[in-house]
Amino acid sequence: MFCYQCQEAAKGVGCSKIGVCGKSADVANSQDLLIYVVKGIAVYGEKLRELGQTDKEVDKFVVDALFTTITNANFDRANIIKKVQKGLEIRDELKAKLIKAGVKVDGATSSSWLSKFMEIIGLGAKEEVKLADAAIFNADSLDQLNEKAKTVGILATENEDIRSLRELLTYGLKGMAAYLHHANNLGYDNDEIHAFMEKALVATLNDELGADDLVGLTLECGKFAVDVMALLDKANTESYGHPEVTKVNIGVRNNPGILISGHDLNDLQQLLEQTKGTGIDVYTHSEMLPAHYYPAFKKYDHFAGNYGNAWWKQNEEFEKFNGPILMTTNCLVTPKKSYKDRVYTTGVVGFDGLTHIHEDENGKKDFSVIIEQAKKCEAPVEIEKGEIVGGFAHNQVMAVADKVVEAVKSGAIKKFFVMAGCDGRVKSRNYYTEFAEKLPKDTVILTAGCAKYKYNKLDLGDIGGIPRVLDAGQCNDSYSLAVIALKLKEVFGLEDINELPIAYNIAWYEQKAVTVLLALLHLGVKNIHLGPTLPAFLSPNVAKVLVDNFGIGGITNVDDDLKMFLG
Ligand code: SF4
Ligand code: SF3
Repeated sequence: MFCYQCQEAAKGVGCSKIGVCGKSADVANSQDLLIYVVKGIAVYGEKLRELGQTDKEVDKFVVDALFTTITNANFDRANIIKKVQKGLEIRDELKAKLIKAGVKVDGATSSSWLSKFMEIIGLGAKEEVKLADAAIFNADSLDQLNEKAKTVGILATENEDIRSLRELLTYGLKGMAAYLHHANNLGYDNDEIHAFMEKALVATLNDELGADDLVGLTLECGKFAVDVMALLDKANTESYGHPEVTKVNIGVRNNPGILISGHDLNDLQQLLEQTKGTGIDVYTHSEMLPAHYYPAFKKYDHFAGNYGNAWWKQNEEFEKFNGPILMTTNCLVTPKKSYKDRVYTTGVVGFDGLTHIHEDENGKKDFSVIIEQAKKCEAPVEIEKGEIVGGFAHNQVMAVADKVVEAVKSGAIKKFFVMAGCDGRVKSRNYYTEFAEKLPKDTVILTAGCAKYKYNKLDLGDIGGIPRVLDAGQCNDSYSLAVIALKLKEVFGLEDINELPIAYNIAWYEQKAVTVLLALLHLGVKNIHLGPTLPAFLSPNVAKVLVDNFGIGGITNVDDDLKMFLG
């Protein structure tokens, strides 16, 4: 195995024996194979799309597969291999469709059709060009699949810059897939995003594309990253209303509870409906916290509050929760024996030995097994008391825009700090708590994602009634922060978003943060600082492109960085 897709990549280089996240070599290899098969699907899917033939099931599979390989989502090798096998079937069906559509697909060695095919897919007529192996390889047995899996990973691309760019692009797509998956679950879709995903996947197979082409595609990925976050924002707000300022209880009640984690609001809605009148309370965990800000969920009396902190503390907190836990997306940590029988997965999440709740053909999920278990459990142990405030998504902030603009004009607010992104287990992330604590009192933190848990329980006060930590929501709600920035640019009549008094000190962990970063770059944001370390997957040359063109930087220590940001 070799994996370097997240911030916790071993030694800042990559995990090669077992993942720091707990991913085994077998799981890592099968995920590599799944990505490879999806690339093969994209080769045909892209061509069929050009012929006007799209297939919702294929789109769904591609999105599901990409999301499955995101950090801390799926550790279930058998489940991943099943997806690989299904993917191969889909790939070969698409090939057959292409033949039916009149394209001569009569084998990988037919240079005449290959020339034509390569010409059609925009790569120019070529003699002796081989169709990518991902589109044609076959493996008849499980052993053959396993052997194949070992050969198609990240290191299969030898040139470190091309490898770096291919992976950067692929991680951008994984994050996009996650957000698209949630939007799709609410009935929202955008064909252009699927088309870009296929185009980009195919590009990662093309040895003719150089670094410049891949940089171009990576920046284009930023455009679609904005689109997908806008789509999800629309899906969430049209389905559940606009987030509003809300106080969320972080203590517990006396009833048994179900804890729901991850990002999928549709799963939450179904769980709340099914637990109505059962005497069971529902609590959010980690990235599900912002669900409390949506008006539609406020009508449920048994929606009790938020329990615990960011994902990485779950071993300790799940144990104390006492009731069942439903993981709707990442981040799942290898469960301890003491509570393993209380953890359920759904959607793309998987872990060997945990019960998975499937959806029916209408997207409905039956959570009765979880509810029945909850009834037999004790109420959660209280680990905290009090309230946290959030709900400052774009609509809510715009409602008080006058107040915000006035505070900036009068000098009451000197600077905003976007501190969105992810939290993680490494100690060096305490930097973000210290940074928040040491920020001058005339600054405001704009946050989204689970990064917030490093400072959302500190008492940082307010500025004329505006809290000094404004939580917009989940990581995808970083879109809200971009909307707010663009609106402020308009209000202040500025030419460039970078003229605003906003600094970006972003914490990243998994691939959705990569997507958010590419979105910000697309919107023209410069001088983003990324920590606690720069991605292991950026080769020195690729990192230099980001530094030279966008002013991307790392972090050092709180005092020096504060001077730099405020100077
Ligand atoms: Fe390592 Fe991160 Fe990959 Fe897990 S996801 S194997 S921790 S790089
Ligand atoms: Fe957190 Fe996993 Fe990224 Fe949605 S829950 S932000 S790390």
